Amino acid sequence: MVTIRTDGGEVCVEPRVAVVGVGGAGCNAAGRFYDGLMPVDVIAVNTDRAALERTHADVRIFICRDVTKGIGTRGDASLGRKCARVHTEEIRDALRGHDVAVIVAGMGGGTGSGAASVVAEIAQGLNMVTMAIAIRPLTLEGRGVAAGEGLRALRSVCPGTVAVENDKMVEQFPDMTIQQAFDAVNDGIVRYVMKKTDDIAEAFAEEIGKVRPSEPNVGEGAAGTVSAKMAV
Ligand SMILES: Nc1nc2c(ncn2[C@@H]2O[C@H](COP(=O)(O)OP(=O)(O)OP(=O)(O)O)[C@@H](O)[C@H]2O)c(=O)[nH]1
Ligand SMILES: [Mg+2]
Repeated sequence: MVTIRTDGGEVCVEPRVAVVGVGGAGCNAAGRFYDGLMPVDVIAVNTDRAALERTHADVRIFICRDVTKGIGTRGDASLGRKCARVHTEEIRDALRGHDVAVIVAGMGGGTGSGAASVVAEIAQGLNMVTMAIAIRPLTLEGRGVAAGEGLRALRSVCPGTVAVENDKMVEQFPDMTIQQAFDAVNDGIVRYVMKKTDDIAEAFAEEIGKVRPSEPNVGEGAAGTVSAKMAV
């Protein structure tokens, strides 16, 4: 939280942040925010029912029981996209009331690659400051082409999407198991997001400081008022 002084007194600025995990990797990474140091709401979106049930989240959105039979898309990004579109209203309802959306998804599978850009579109439609983090698969998984397509789709909606390389962790710490490397990448994402959301809170505070205190929108919901003016 950032506290700023205006002519009329103090204004506390605490943007409401939703971390949205999309697909298996995205939900694993987003789950790390649950009960963590950051006051965020965790929203988990997946086509895989069992994985979704294991995810630590405030809201779980199971997309497309009828289409995927609840077992994921098996790498089909067009299916992932379709499932997210069918559940647009549920996703929008979960996002509503937040100022910032942080979308996290693994690339190369079908759910994250296909559905993350749909979630980003919905968040932008609500005028939220929208940031996205795309986890690139390990080279040895042979999913590079699908991952590249997923990343392009996400960047076409959210140009500032940050790509995180699972390969980097494995190269740096060759003794780690793949699971340990994934967990370490997920923890790195939490640290990165903490830093970025602090920056966003400061930017909100600065924007609000420029608004005269007598203006009706300063105070509760003030972060939402300025979010539409900001880009990440
Ligand atoms: N950093 C990190 N990477 C992961 C994790 N789990 C999976 N991955 C990576 O993410 C890539 C995409 O996989 P998933 O997220 O499981 O795929 P999905 O989006 O669920 O898609 P489908 O299961 O095909 O519907 C994988 O190829 C892995 O490289 C995780 O917990 N952390
Ligand atoms: Mg999956």
